[in-house]
Amino acid sequence: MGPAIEARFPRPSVMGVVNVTPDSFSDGGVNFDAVDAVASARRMAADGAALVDVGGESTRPGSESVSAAEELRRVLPVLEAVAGELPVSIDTAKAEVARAAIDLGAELVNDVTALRGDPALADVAAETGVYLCLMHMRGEPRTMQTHPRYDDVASEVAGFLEDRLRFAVAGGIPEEGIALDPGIGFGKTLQHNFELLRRLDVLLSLGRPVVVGFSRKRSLGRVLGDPEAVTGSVAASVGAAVAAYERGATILRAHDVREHVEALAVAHAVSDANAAAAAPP
Ligand code: HH2
Repeated sequence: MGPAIEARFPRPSVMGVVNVTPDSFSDGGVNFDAVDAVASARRMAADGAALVDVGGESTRPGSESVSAAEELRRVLPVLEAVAGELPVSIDTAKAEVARAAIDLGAELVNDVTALRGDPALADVAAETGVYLCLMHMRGEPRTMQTHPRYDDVASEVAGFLEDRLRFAVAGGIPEEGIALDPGIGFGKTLQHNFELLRRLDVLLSLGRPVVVGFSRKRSLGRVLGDPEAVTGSVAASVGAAVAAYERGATILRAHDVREHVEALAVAHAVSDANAAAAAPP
């Protein structure tokens, strides 16, 4: 591992989403072709993404999982094309996929199962020293949106992530390389998603940098009054990212990188006098 994760990816850093899938909820296949995915990844980096998050399995509500062979078939051509050129994270729960990506230079493993999906993934992370994002999910994508219920969503999500953090550290993964993510939309109602941001301090109290991925999620369309919305707009996504940043989030996972980078640069200049001072008068 290099520097601590927050030194490598300072607040705010944008993680651009490159879904090499036919069925993602938000970009529904635009990057399923490797050539398109590579072009998107390059554009995101040019637009200021600190990382491009390459994934070969959709986790949208209702989706089915895919095999490691199929996931590799999707992501490898993209990872090979950008290896050594762009900073990459791999969105996978599978050790085999993570290892192949790390061999091609991926710096971070983004595991939406928080090391529950594949017992071999913790060893890969410990051996390679890759950065790791542990995300909260209630249930599994196929069923997670059926009546999610919590007594206190912020403390239950934080409690879960604290356990997964302890598990990872006990497995030999350095704590300085780990970030935590409340998992917006993963087994949560609109009210849960907004409460998690409102009370992000509960998660921050675990002392790890926080990743938030609200980009284009359906709660953003529904809070604007459309009860059937399956995605949220760019403007709504940017609003959520700025709100998350102001409450302490470090990495913002987003599809529309340029808009997020610009909005977050302004929010950063407001909150940090040094950032404003670095700009031309
Ligand atoms: N959300 C999605 C996928 N991976 N990873 C993290 N750390 N945090 C998130 O909120 C998150 C994630 C779902 O969004 P998307 O990638 O756009 O869709 P799909 O899962 O359908 O590919």
